[in-house]
Amino acid sequence: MISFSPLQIHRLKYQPQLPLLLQDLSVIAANFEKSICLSDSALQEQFPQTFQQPIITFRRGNKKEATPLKVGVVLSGGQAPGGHNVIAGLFDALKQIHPESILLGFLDGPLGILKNTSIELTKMVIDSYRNQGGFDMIGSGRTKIETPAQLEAAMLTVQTLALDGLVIIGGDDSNTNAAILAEYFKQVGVKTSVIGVPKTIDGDLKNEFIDISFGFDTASKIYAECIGNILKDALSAKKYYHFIKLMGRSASHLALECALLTHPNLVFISEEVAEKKQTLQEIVGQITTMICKRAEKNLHYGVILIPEGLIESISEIGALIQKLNELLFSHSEKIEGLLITEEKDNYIISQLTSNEAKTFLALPKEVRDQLLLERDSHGNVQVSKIETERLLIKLVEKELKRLKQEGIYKGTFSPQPQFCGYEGRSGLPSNFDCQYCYALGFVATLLVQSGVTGYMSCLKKLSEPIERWSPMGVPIYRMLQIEKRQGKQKSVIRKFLVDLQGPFFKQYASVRDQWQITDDYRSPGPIQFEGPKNLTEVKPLSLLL
Ligand code: FBP
Repeated sequence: MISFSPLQIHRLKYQPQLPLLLQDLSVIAANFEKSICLSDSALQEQFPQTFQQPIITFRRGNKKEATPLKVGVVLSGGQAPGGHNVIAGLFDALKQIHPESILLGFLDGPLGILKNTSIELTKMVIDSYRNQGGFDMIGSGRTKIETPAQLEAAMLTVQTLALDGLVIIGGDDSNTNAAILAEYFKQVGVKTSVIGVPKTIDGDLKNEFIDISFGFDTASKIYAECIGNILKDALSAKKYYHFIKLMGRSASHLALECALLTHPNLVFISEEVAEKKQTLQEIVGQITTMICKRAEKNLHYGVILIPEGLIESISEIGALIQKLNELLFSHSEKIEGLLITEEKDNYIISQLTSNEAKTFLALPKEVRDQLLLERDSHGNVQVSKIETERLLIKLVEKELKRLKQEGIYKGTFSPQPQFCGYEGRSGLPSNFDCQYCYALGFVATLLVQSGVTGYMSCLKKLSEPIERWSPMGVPIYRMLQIEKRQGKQKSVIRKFLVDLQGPFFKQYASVRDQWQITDDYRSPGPIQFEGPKNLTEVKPLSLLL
């Protein structure tokens, strides 16, 4: 039983607009562009069947007869607003192509494919999730499909269900898995098309073919609303320093977008910290310098944004995390066998170099424990569980005490830790995400209908009006590179990080000194669904710049 608020009910009726080309699927034709042979031999070896596939664009063609399609869809990884609309788009496009087409939803992420647990997504189901946040229609999960046994289980499922297509809605890792699955299906002669859809609030699944991943727009607007409110509170109470950690794993796109929407006093950009090889002490120094400057002006409050990936970008801690990743992977049995945390700590310390051990021991016990938590299924440290905001507060407090004793700092420091995380991932999607996702579902359907596999559903020209958005199918292979993961060379989709030479970062760099001392705070308020276009159709700044 789902219970709806008045706004949720209202949003169920919102009809996303479609790009012109997608408005009548009976007259759309696929163009197979000239294929480009890439010269990465390691990748070619792994993808012998799919590495030469061409990019697909679409044009208006002649009216065509269509047969019904049977498609399975799965939501993979962290929630991102708009996922339900991709599924609604798939459903509407499939029914437009042929009313007897069927859409199945795999339950609880890729595990549903391995276990062959799915439900039929009927009109009644779809209609109660249109334009709604979350992934609760079918659930999500982080199970990977990459071992021979998993690939075989997936093959059995698609064959048993006689699927024409399998649509994987996921981030970089899930889409890498989609490419592996497509290659495997081709090798064993399975005809099911595997199509990816670019999802992640982190904004790091972006490249020459993907203007932006879905979910980023809504998440950044929800976080910006919270930050804007906190800024107002800070300005009113004039007594708190808010340390706000923001989701976004390795990339700081969310932090940068929110910064430009709200103008806080200080923002760390992980990519810059990594490039400058900044140490923890330097980061703390940057914060205390600002606090001292503000105290001289009798300002004892402020707001600092901390991307969750910052911890991994700090020079000595990043190196330590890499070492811990390797240790937790290669010594897993031994470490898991040690039940007492002290024994675990001691064993880990015995495996570190003296510098690494010094860094590890200098961290508060809670942070040390958080650094040792289980890695996610892709071998990543779970940065959302590391309380970097609290770590920085502790260290800043200590440093300010020292500065006070030396007579350099004459203020009061009252910190508040905050985390903008899970609440941004499942909010009601913005109009932009509703429309983008709905159209992505249409493009994915067209790719299944074209019979291709190993492709990503893409829409280009997103900064232009919707009518002009340009649907494309791009071989996922074109986005891959070889990286070292869990001690092995693996093909993965290139992550898009903040470009420190790009206009977006430069815009922030040109104003950040001013933000430190003058309170230029802005409060963007909640996402607007109705009203003038300059409020309802606002696109992400990182897309427009
Ligand atoms: P995806 O990369 O799967 O889209 O997930 C993004 C994210 O929200 C990150 O911002 C965050 O670090 C992580 O998921 C949290 O993961 P979990 O849901 O497993 O706690």
